[in-house]
Amino acid sequence: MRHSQDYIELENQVGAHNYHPLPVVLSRGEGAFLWDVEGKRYLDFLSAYSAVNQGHCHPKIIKALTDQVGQLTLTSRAFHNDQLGPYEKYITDYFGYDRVLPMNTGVEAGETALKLCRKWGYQKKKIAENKANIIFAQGNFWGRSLAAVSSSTDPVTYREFGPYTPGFELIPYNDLESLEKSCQNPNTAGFMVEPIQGEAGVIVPNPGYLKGVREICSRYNVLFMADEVQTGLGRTGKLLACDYESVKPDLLILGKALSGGVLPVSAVLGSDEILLCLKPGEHGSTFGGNPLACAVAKAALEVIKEENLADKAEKLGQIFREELSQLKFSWIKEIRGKGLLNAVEMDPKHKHTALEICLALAKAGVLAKPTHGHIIRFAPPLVISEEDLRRGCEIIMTTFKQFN
Ligand code: IF1
Repeated sequence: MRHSQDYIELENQVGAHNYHPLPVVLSRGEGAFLWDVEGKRYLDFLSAYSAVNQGHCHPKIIKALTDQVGQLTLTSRAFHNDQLGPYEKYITDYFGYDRVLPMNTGVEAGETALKLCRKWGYQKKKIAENKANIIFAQGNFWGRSLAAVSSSTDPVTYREFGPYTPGFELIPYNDLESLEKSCQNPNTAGFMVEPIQGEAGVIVPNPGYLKGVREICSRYNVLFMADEVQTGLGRTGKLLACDYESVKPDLLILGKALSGGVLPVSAVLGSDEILLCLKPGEHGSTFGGNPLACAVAKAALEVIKEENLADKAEKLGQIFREELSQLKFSWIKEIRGKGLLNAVEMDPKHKHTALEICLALAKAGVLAKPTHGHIIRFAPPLVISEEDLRRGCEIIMTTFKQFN
């Protein structure tokens, strides 16, 4: 097999068709760059949906992986290992929480947060068993499990996966009045929300929304669960998107770049009061907290601080939005985002689709993917140089002009 088409056809023949990728077959990544099997180089403006904030194959993270992989990769939690405790100490100090529950994928961390929330609701808030209510925002996306799709408002995400998990309530995003009303229900145990909605199209809430969420959840003794799987770890120009309003969620959900994209690592951080509601044997996973993941995640977190990636994202994000604001076309409705999590929203009635533009961008050497047909998310690794970012902006603007 030599050409991209060979790989695409093979996947088509023997793989599930649960994705429709751009026709690009990648074989190498380094920093903000990717190369396809024909040797063509691309600027990565997706970052595996914010999982490679530290750049592809970051040397420090790869070294942590290679140092550990020949030593011990997995013991299961039936036994202790010499990486888990030090990692747990590091990450809880890093974010200022009492405890952490280590998992693997983002959706597993989301499920873990919901299970902790229900346990806490019954044990601490004294909600009647099986009556706990958990609130989500319309437009949310936190993964593909049955519970995650049960809370979705996107038919493509939930259709034909019923029956759905009970005890979930949906309210409009960025709407504190609705939140307060739902929190007045004494059975409400928690509110899970993205500080900026990623998949919905980089929806940034009004200033004060997160502060309002914090205040209302505290007032009604409802857990504020922040899904920072996509917005966390420097992506939006702060370590956490919640830091923009200096709010501290009761449960912090992390994933994706927690490993720098090297392997699946996720985590839920919280207080003793919440995390100790789970007793031994009541939750876990084979790979959760494995020594390899702990070594990699510690290095991934160190890189974010050592390379000031949040500040870089803040500075480069300003440049990105300034550059793209030169696109004065009637069919470009909005350019929005924070840090290096940005999106261009097009008029859905424009004669060209976001996918056509993304295909042309790929040809021009920039990789990005549309979300919801008429929105293109742009999220390069936070390690991208200013020069490469500006080069990417030039390519993006030249390409958009072809679809005017
Ligand atoms: C796919 C979307 C993004 C997430 C937030 C939890 C998770 C995700 C805010 C779950 C995962 C991924 C999933 C991936 C594509 C991507 C995605 F397009 F699906 F919606 F980023 F926006 N919370 N998002 O964004 O983490 O279990 O995947 O590790 O499923 O297609 P995961």
